[in-house]
Amino acid sequence: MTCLTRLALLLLAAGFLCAQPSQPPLSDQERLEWFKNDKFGLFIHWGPYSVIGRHEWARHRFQIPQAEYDTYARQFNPVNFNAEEWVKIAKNAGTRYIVITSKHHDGFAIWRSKASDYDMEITPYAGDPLKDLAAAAKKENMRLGFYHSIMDWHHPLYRPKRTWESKTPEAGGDKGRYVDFMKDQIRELLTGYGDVAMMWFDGEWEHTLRDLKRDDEVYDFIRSLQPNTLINDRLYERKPGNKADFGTPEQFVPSTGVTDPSGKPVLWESCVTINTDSWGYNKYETDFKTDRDLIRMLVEVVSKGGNLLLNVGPTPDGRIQPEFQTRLAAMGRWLKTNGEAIYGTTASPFARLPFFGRATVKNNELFLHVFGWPKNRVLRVPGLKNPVFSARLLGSDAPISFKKDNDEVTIQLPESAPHDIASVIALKLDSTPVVVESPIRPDRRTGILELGVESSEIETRFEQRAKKENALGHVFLTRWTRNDDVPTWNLAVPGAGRYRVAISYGKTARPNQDAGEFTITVGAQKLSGKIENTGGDWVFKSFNAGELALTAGTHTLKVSTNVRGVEAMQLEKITLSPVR
Ligand code: FHN
Repeated sequence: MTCLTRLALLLLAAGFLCAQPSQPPLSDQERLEWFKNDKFGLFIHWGPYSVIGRHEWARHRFQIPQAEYDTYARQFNPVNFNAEEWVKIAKNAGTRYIVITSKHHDGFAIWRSKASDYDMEITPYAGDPLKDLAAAAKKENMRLGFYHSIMDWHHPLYRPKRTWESKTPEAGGDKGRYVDFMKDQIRELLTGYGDVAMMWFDGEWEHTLRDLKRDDEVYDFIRSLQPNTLINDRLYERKPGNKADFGTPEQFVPSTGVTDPSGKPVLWESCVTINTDSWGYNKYETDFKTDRDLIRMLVEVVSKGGNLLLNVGPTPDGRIQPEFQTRLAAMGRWLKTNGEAIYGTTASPFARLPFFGRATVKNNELFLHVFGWPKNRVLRVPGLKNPVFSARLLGSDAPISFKKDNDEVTIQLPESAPHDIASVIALKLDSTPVVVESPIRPDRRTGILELGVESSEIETRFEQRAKKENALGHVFLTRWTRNDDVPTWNLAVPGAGRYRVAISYGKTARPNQDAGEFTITVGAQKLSGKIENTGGDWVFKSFNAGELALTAGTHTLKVSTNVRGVEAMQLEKITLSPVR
């Protein structure tokens, strides 16, 4: 055997070994375990669009011709990139995994790709950012996954082209050969960058893989290279019911978790930006979610059985801007004290709670995350069948006491909350919580039904804006600038009857602006009214909205408005008083 043949065989063997999965295949249950436990990941969008600094869709939004965009790609030179620093920021934030854009829609590979000439090799940067990040993540036991766009605005074979750059966007190209290319790049990522925690596909809405019937082929291909790598639903479509590992609601928190078409809860992960809606670096974004928003969003997501993938868009030279770092660090500090009520927990057993907060469960402990510390220092938890053995406050030695009457626990709280954003009470039970579902019922004495925002869920479709807030003893819906966001209550009345409906809100009228209308809907009944100026956003006033006739049993009540772009109102509550 000649030396050349021997060398060829050696190289072949090395290549074969490289392609071997790094771990033996786990069962589905074992493979998904870490995702169910880790709850919180860091999303990173980074590439030539960061050089432009105006959102990752800059090439499309500003119709930048390919040749001009390539000048930005050639300038991509992250001289201040420090992979270990990024992993430290992620770890200090309490995130347990990182997902970074290997290739976004612009088609640029932020690694040294042999399959493409549109990669880091055309930049002045001598390194391979993904190699460095994989090494730094491994060192810190931080899982690393890759976001990979199916849609590709650069590759000559991808179709459709952008309509602003081609009069015949579907003409030419070769989608089949493009998918072969995409598989070549996936192979590079799955054989050269260590254990890949997940492949996070995106840009699926032009249905390249579905139309070619090659989505399952790519799924199997990934499994053949790394059998334990998780795969998100966007390899198929952005909705449950396919064989992907988890769903990906974007920029919103599903009102009651995510279920498949049969109603079975499925794994899901909300991906969210810290700013308003730029995933890639945008130097013009000045509106950032607060620590408060982000900690409460994490609690809400986990209380509904999901994960939160929170995004940063680093600067072109490789820095994570301070507005992101300070918020991530605040989340990490909260998690240092309260992480046991987040990591490894399962969803709240309650469809809703009578206080402003959320619940999570782990083993025999029920964690109550209290956002609005009750002024009377009493917290009621109705509908809990289990005996309660003990109660403790996370992060505080302050004594708390409790008593249980039938299915209701009443907890006596200390004067001040351990954390003004969310304080956690852990109730030790005899086993996992057993609860009696309790829609909101009329007060036994007065017959009045009070629907406070704290016990609503916000139904939305995409890019939720409305969020619950508390101040001055009020809990209200704020940032309600999109009428896709609809606060919703489930209630029950023991007998048929008529109810006078009042709506309470704060509203600062703006000059020359029609304040719009609200509509309260229960089944086919609708009550509408003009939104009035109350003299201030936090000046809450009650307005009569009309009457409803309710049959005995459960009902869903929704409040919507016809307002978009400005805050409709600071909605506080809906009150139904029986008409004698
Ligand atoms: O178009 C992308 C967008 O740029 C960003 O990557 C988000 C993050 O999930 N996904 C797509 C929009 O749904």
